Amino acid sequence: DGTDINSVLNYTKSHQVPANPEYFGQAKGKNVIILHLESFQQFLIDFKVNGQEVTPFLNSLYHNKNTLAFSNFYHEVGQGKTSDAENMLETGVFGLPEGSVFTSLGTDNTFQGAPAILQQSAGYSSAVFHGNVGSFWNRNHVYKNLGYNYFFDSSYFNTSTEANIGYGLKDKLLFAESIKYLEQLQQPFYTKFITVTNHFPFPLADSDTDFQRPETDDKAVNNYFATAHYLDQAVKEFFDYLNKSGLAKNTLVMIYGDHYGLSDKDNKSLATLMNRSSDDWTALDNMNLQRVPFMLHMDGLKGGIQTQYGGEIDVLPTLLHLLGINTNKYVLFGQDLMSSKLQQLVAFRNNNFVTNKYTVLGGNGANGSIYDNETGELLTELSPALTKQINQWQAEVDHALSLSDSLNMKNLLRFYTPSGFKPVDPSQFNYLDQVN
Ligand code: GP9
Ligand code: MN
Repeated sequence: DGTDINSVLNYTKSHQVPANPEYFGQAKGKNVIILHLESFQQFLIDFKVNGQEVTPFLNSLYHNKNTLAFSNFYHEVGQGKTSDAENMLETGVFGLPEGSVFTSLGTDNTFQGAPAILQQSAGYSSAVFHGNVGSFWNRNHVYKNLGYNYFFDSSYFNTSTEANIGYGLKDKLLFAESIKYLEQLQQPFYTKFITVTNHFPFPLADSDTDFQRPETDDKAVNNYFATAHYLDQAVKEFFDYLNKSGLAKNTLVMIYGDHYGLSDKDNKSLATLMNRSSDDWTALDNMNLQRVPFMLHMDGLKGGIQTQYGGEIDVLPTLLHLLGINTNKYVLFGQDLMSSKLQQLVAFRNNNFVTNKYTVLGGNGANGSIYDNETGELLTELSPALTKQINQWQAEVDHALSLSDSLNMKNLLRFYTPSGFKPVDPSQFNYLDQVN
């Protein structure tokens, strides 16, 4: 019912933080290219295996003076994996506690997402490029509700067996074959390239890589580095095109890892490559591996490594402010990562959370496991003040997640239309109608 939308609005309006005046509008009117790096974890940045840099190009981008590179940024996906990441980044709303909001609610729910916001407030055209079938994660329906003008799925690309592996078209081919469509888009455009090659269990033909894989006892760990290296080369090739074509001059590139690639059971073997013994491997080590890259690169942007703590839910307010768009009328659960008022309280779908000082596991406030982020120590004795503070943070995390869940499950955006925003009419888009 409509009353719940008021409790959502009370929360999101009180939780939003002011933009950073130094960055607000810095990318106004620029094209936006989003590179969705499948299963790419932050630990890969500046990592070496057998003396080889795993991702030399992304490393150079991470340290580039025109890149805002976030070193304490976390994925916040649940079972919806890629689709949860997409939902958070496109709408500023979490995914579901179970399943995927895209598949279970994405066909009929009302969304107020980035493509529609940018089209209506700044005249952006929009497109997604993804080498898998358009019905995967129900994207062909969801993207119409988000207001995407175009969705170039596998039917627009080379579908031969040599060109495809795992979940679809190899990443180098996705970028190369998308250019003819990208160049037709009216500018400014908002576009997203969703890669797939670096996906569990990370298969890659030897002819597609010369990377010397490590030889741990875990095949997935060994293969992960080869597909991550391949993805890095694909991104480099695309950047070479952006620079050669001149597009780089008027484009903001946003890069993020959607979620972990290696799961906790793989981490023991990974520990050996980090010169760690697996015996002293803790739950904090597993949580630290939930960091994924988040980078914003643009010619002329004042870059630098950003150590503030944040997550995928914070991306949309951060992006909209960079594009010079005010966010207070939109229903966003996250905060602008460049704001001086950023709370640095990162909520995970299992109600764990991280702040800039503590990692709190168990979803049970001070009764859970509390780690000191700096020392890595598991805290046993908590002062009354810290106990109170941790329980307050837990209550806010639980509250935010439950409001987001009721927004999704009760489709509450039917009852709230931001002033000046026109609800999206999905019937105006005709891509992939025939896909069920
Ligand atoms: C599917 C691809 C991978 O099209 O995006 O999805 P995931 O398995 O990572 O959710
Ligand atoms: Mn994924």
